[in-house]
Amino acid sequence: MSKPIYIINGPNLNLLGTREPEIYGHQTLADIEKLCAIAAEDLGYNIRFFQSNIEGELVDFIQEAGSQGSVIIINPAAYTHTSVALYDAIKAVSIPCIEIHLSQPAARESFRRRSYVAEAANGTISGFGVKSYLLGLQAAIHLLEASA
Ligand code: CA2
Repeated sequence: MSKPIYIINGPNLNLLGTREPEIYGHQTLADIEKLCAIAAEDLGYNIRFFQSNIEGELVDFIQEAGSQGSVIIINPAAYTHTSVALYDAIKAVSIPCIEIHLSQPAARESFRRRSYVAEAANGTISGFGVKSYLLGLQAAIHLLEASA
């Protein structure tokens, strides 16, 4: 089987399903992981799924993906809007990267309008709730198959 698709989640996403359901929905991150694993398997791929509240650990996951993964799907959460370290890490790997968000940051507070990650990613999917993850998976597989 090909190298796994890395799905990387940033700070506070471990709280999904417990708070602010009006913004982020009712499903937990474990629910999302299961949905992604099933969808990937149906399409003949496997995933590795990570979450951390620590910026440096997210950098480590991106670096690991660069050597052991085929493509990165990342919801960088609040680090989207602040992190030059994530921008640099994504730029430093030679595999594609898709940025995803549950909500639509551009329609929220003005500080969410800037994404450092978008400046390093191949594309962004946002605003579709949990479906953003599944659309991200489709986009990732599209990139893999287009470059095969
Ligand atoms: O919409 C998204 O996926 C975000 O990446 C979520 C981030 C936010 O900072 C980005 O602007 C957009 C926040 C994740 C916080 O997750 C929580 C989950 C449940 C309860 C509280 C926070």
